[in-house]
Amino acid sequence: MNIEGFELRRVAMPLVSPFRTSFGTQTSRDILLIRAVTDAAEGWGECVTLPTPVYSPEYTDAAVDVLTRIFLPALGAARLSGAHEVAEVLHPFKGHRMAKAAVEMALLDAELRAEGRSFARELGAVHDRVPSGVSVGIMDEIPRLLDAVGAYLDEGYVRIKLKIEPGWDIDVVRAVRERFGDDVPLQVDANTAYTLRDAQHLARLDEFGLLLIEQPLEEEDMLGHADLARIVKTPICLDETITSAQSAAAAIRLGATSIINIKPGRVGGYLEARRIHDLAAAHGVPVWCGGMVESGIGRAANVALAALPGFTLPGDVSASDRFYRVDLTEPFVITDGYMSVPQGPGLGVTPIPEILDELTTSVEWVAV
Ligand code: NPG
Repeated sequence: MNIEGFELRRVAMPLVSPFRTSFGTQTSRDILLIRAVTDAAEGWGECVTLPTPVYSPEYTDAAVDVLTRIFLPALGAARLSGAHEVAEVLHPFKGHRMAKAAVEMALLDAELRAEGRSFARELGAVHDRVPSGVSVGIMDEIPRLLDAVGAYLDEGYVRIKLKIEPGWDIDVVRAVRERFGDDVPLQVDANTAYTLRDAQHLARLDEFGLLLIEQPLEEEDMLGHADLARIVKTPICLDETITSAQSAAAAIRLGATSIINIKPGRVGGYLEARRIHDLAAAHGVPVWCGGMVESGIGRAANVALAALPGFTLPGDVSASDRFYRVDLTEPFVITDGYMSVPQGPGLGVTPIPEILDELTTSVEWVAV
């Protein structure tokens, strides 16, 4: 694999409506794309960092810096035989997993396009469509939330995830159950908003038959989650805490998680994501694919990952129009609650040039 260089492109994509979580409100997504140019083909990667370090320690300007000054030159100098060597070359550099994931994704896409193989096939997908779940943000009042949930159910989403925080939890879940019944697959996501002192409060969610409670406590509080899992009957699912196959193994062993949300960016790439899938499967732990409000580029790879056999719960893989009026690629749509897995070479999708140009805020070429 002969790398000629990388294009770093920033794209500003307005959201169709504000998306509020316990860590803040997003009204638009500033996406960093990487286009890897090799002598055999080009490939795209999407970096899932946010503008500020509120979800993880990473943020987009830091990703641009570490990629430009350290990761891309290191990869250029490494004479890679394939994208599977990216993680090894970048291993001496600590952290920055989302930046690592983005460049690995771009090189993997280039390699697979050159060889005519799809992400789905490369990762080991066994389905050609995956069930679509949707994540519903925190709102000012319950009636508005109920309208939003109703609209998503009408669109066919097969599972609802409610964002929660102290003051927007028990009553909200109760209202959704009362309006839509006990059969709707429902789960909640706290994004670290609680502490172990809230254990009895969180146990009040048990009566609602939720699929899981996602990341109630701080990222580093693995023991707290293990303690909480002994108090609360609803399964605990870790997101932020799981940053590698190693932390996944520890969380499973400790009983801190009985279901895992796999986000490729958070764990350093799709290849590490597959390792976590394999590990979880070996322990009988179900996994599902998380989302980070990706454009069609990141979404394409997520859908491929979600088609692996251990992804037995619906993921946050929603249609393009859940977040964007205009997507960078052909829009992803859901049909009867399912999304088709792209089958073309590499990601199977590319940005539409006119849309990409219109939404681009900056472009930088890094020769290596
Ligand atoms: O469907 O892409 C999606 C969004 C799903 O809620 C979602 N993502 O905490 O899981 C999360 C949350 C998130 C979004 C986290 C953006 C970080 C960035």
